[in-house]
Amino acid sequence: MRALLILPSFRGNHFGAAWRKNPTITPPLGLLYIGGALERSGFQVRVLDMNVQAISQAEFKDAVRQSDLIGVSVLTVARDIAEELIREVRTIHPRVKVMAGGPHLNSTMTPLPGADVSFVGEGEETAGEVGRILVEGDLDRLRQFRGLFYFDGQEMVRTGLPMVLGDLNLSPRPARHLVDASRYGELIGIRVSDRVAAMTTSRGCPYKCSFCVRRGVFRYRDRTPENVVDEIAEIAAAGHDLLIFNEDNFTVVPERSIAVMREIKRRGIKIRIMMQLRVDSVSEEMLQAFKDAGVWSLIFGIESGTQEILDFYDKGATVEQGRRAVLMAERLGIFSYAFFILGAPPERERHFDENIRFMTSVPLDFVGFNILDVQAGSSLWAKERRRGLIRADELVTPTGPRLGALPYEKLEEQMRRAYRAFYLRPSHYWRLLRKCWGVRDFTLLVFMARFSLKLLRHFHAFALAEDLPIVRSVPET
Ligand code: B12
Ligand code: SF4
Repeated sequence: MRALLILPSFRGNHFGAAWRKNPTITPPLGLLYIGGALERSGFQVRVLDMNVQAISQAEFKDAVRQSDLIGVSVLTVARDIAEELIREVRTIHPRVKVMAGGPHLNSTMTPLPGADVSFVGEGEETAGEVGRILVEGDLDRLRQFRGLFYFDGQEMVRTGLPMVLGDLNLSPRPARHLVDASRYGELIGIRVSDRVAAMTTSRGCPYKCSFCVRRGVFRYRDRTPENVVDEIAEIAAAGHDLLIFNEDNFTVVPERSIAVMREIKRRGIKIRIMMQLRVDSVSEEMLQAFKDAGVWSLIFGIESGTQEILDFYDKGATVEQGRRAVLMAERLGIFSYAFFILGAPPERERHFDENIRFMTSVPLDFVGFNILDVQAGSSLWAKERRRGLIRADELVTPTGPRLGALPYEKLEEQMRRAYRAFYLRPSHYWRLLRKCWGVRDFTLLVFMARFSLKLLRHFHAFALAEDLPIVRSVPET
């Protein structure tokens, strides 16, 4: 049996000359877990990440024709693209079975039109068997699995609650061999690693940020430090030079995150580590342990430089905590990157001014801005829906006057203004240079040089959206 697992590009299904790479930092970890599950159930698996792999229409048709099962991982922004892809797959190979899963299904708990089976939840334990049964055609046996939607010939069957893993320590490893790690490792379009690996040490998040679709979807669970570091040791031994924690929130239990870092140090594992963090979770002790273990860069979800907007988002953190976290990272020579979201409905000129004042008053190394998209599954979406401002089928609603926010063009203007204000400061580059020199981290020096050139090239038009991380409303953790 053969399976083809696809991560559609959120820019659309383009093949051959029309294809465009989407610089991506990590391999698609979810699909690698599913790939592992399918391999254990007897499938030969191929992964096609349409963000990084160019493929011609003919090659795509061949790959589909050779498959018994197609698995598609779906993000809400790419839902229509995934549906279109499935329609195309059906015309190429009408008998092929299609299974869909991924963040969109998990945050909306709805089936994907066109798929034979829609899988809600975490797939590493059961998706392999679900795939095998689907291909074998004995659909009645699917009733034993949680989190499925499928059509049994007469009606849509829903098998109950999402599939949530119990003890994460028992989870199998993702099938990392299914992708070429060298295709990844690009941050803001600039290569920072030739062999990057991603992993999760925990799942779920107890916080309730209103723009986030992960809140409350899965309860928080974590792996023990020993179990986590066993996987990190394997990753380092396989020659990866950068490790990224792709999880909701690494520091929910601070003692555990510190213990993970101390264990890395105790075992003498050498690997650069990057992760996203909540600013309210850090302490001197924690960041010192991070630094000692090789943490290279922290991505803080600061979101806004004003308390009023942070409170609007139910962020549960303060502007001062953001300042403190950045200063701590600076003292320890850890590179810090911050995300800001623009376009909260109550946000006006003075809030943007405050953002700029904040970001230029702290030693942040890089910043990225996103314009808010209100996504189905977030409490903000539910609130605006209750107020009648969003229709049920508007799964990704751009912020704007309808929701009480400024027009999109104004927000884009503010975003460009903020980029200029942050990056066009000679003092910023001077500080960054000294920091790079201080920590003897020449990767960052090269990164910075390329980044500055990119900025210079783009600044004449201030058209940064192509290369800078306009990651609309993706939270920090
Ligand atoms: C790392 C990351 C990125 C990285 C890398 C993405 C990649 N290549 O994987 C980057 C920075 C590039 C990125 C970009 C974007 N991201 Co992102 N990202 C994440 C993050 C932090 C981790 C993803 C991950 O590896 N998770 C761990 C794995 C194990 O979980 P998983 O992918 O959900 O997979 C499990 C299940 O979903 C299921 N499953 C998954 N696929 C399939 C397929 C089948 C067939 C089956 C049966 C099951 C199944 O089983 C898996 C194992 O348990 C998540 C948040 C999170 N905690 O997941 C956000 C998240 C996935 N991103 C999000 C968004 C919105 C985006 C962007 C659209 C932002 C933007 N506007 O540009 C882009 C889209 C990029 C694209 N190429 O399409 C949202 C998605 C929301 C949604 N409902 O769609 C999330 C959930 C963040 C959030 N809190 O809102 N992202
Ligand atoms: S943004 Fe991060 S901290 Fe907030 S709810 Fe989402 S995952 Fe949790």
